[in-house]
Amino acid sequence: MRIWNEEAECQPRAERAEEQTRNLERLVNRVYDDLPYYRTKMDEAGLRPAHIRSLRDLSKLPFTTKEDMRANYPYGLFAVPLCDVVRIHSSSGTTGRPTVVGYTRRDLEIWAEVCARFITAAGVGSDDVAQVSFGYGLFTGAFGLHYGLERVGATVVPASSGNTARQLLVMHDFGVTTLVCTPSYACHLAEAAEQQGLAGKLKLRTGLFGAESWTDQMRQDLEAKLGIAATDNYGLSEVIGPGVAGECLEARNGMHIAEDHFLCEIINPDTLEPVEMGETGELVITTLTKEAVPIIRYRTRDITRLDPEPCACGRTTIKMHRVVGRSDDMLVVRGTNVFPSQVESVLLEFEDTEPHYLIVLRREGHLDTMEVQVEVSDALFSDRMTDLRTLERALLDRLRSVLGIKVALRLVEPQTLARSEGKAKRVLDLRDGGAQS
Ligand code: DLL
Repeated sequence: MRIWNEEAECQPRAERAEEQTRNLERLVNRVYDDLPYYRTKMDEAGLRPAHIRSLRDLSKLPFTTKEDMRANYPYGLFAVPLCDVVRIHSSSGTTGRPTVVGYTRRDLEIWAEVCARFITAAGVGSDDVAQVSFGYGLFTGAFGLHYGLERVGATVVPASSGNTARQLLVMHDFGVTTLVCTPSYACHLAEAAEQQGLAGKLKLRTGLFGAESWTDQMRQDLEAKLGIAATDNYGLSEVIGPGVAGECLEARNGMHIAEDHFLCEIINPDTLEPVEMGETGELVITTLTKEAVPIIRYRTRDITRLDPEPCACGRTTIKMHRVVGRSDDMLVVRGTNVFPSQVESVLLEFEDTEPHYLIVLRREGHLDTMEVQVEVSDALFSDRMTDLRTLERALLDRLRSVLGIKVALRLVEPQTLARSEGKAKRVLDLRDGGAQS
C-alpha cells in the first residue's frame, strides 16, 4: 500500500521529536513577538519563550479555547497581515460568533499535503473518482478534501451537499469509487440508493468519512450497505480543517496524526493535567507549522486517546482513536454522563434498527428524562407487533445496562426522523436552559 510522504510518515520517532522541538521553539518565539494575545497570556503565567526548550515544556504553556478565538474575532489571532492571507474559512458552530481562520499560500500547501496523506492511507489515488459531498463554503470539509484529492491525482467530483437524488445520479453515472462526506450523510445516501434499486450497481469502494463522531457499528453498517471500506478522518477548522489525522486501510483502527505539523496531547478536562499515554481524555493540539493562525494548546473538547503502538502499515506516527464524543456533547441525565455514541453503538447492535435516531431530553418535575427514538427496519415494521415488542424489550435492557440509567424508547416508522446532509443532530434538549444541539 502506498505511503504519500514516506520521509515524514515513517520518520524515526526520535528524529521527529527533535524537529518538533525546534518548531515548537520557533512557534513560541513568533507568537510572543507578534501576537499581543499570546504575549499577555504568557506574561501572566510568568513564562518567556526561553522557558520552552523541550516537548515536555509544552504543558507549561497556557491553553487556547474557542472562547479565546471568539474574543479575538475576526482577525485578532492572525499572525500575518491580510495581504499574505489567501483564504478564509470559519467553524461550523451554530451558536455565537463563528471562529475565523486564515491560510497563507504555504498553509494551503501544507493542508493539501496532510489531506493527501490520509487519502493515500485510505487507499485512494489517481485511479479513483471521488465525490465530495461536503458543502463547499466556509466549512473546511469540502475544500480540504478537494485539494488533497487533486494532489493525489484523483478525479474530483465537487458535488457539494444536498439534493440526494442528484448525488446518486452523479455517483452512478460518473462511476464514483470514493465517497467523501459525513458518516450520517453516507447512511442517508445508502438508504436512498437502496430505495432506488442502485445499491448493487455502484462502483463505490472507499468511504472517506469525518467531521462528526460515529461508531464501529455504524462503520459495519455502511460497509455492508455500500460495499465499501469505510475510513475515518479527523480535523477541526481552528487547527486546519480535515487532515489532522486519518486511518490507514491496513489497520482501520485509529487515525495516524500528521505529527510533524500537529502536536497532540491528552489532558484530563477537569484537572487540565496531561494524562498518561493511552488514557482517555480531551485532545489538545498545537500547530507547529501554521503561518497565518498558529495556535497553541487548543482545547478541542474532543474525547479520545492516543496510541503509540507501531502500526502494521509502517507509518511511525502515533494514532488517535475514534472520538467518542465531545466534552460539551456529553449529556448529564440524572447525574449520569451519557455520550450519544454509546446510544448509537447499542442501537446498531440490533439488526432490525436503522442508523437513524434522536435522543430527546425533557424535564418532568425535577427529574430529567431521556427518550431514544429510533427507526426500525421496513421488514419489521410491516411484520407482527409481537416482534416489535420483543425488540423493544431487548433494546431497553441493553440501553439500561450500557448507560446505567433507565431510558424511554420509541420505535418509529422507517423514514420519519430528519436526515442530515452535513453533521447530524442527534440530541434535542428540551430541558430548561438545555442547549438544543
Ligand atoms: O469538521 C473538519 C473536518 C471536515 C474533519 C471534514 C473531517 C472531515 P469543524 O466544523 O471545525 O471542522 O468541526 C470540528 O468536528 O472538534 C470534532 O468534534 C468533530 N469531528 C471532526 N472529525 C471527526 C471525526 C471539521 N472523524 C469538530 N470523528 C471536531 C469525530 C469529528 N468527530
